[in-house]
Amino acid sequence: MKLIIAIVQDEDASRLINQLMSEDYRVTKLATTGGFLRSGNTTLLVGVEDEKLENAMGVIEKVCKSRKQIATAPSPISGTTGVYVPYPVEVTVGGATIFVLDVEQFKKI
Ligand code: 2BA
Repeated sequence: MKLIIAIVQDEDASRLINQLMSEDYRVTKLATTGGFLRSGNTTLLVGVEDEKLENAMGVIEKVCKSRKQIATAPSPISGTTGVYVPYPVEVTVGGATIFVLDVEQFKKI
């Protein structure tokens, strides 16, 4: 058995959960925050049998889109004031960041 940890954009989360559930996967949704953008994203935990892993990855790939977002990064202004002003940076986020872990034990008690 494997545990998929998938970090996806909030915009894709609902459709992805619906699609996974309709294909009989079990899903747990966590509300998370990206360290770089400091904005909300969604992390899904999906426990899957080995033979269903590839299909689950395909579903995630199909549903999750990459998007451009504007982040504000702090930048020192010139001179000696020491004041930082935010400036916009464009980053491409997603489709999805996926970790696949081996599950040592799985129990429902
Ligand atoms: P964030 O940390 O908010 O990052 C959002 C996007 O900002 C990233 O998209 C990437 O395009 C950009 N970015 C991140 N760190 C950067 C940096 N130091 N310099 C320049 N640009 C940077 P993704 O790579 O698609 O990541 C989307 C979200 O997935 C991340 O949100 C984070 O929550 C998670 N993530 C990505 N890689 C991870 C990892 N190795 N471990 C844990 N979480 C990860």
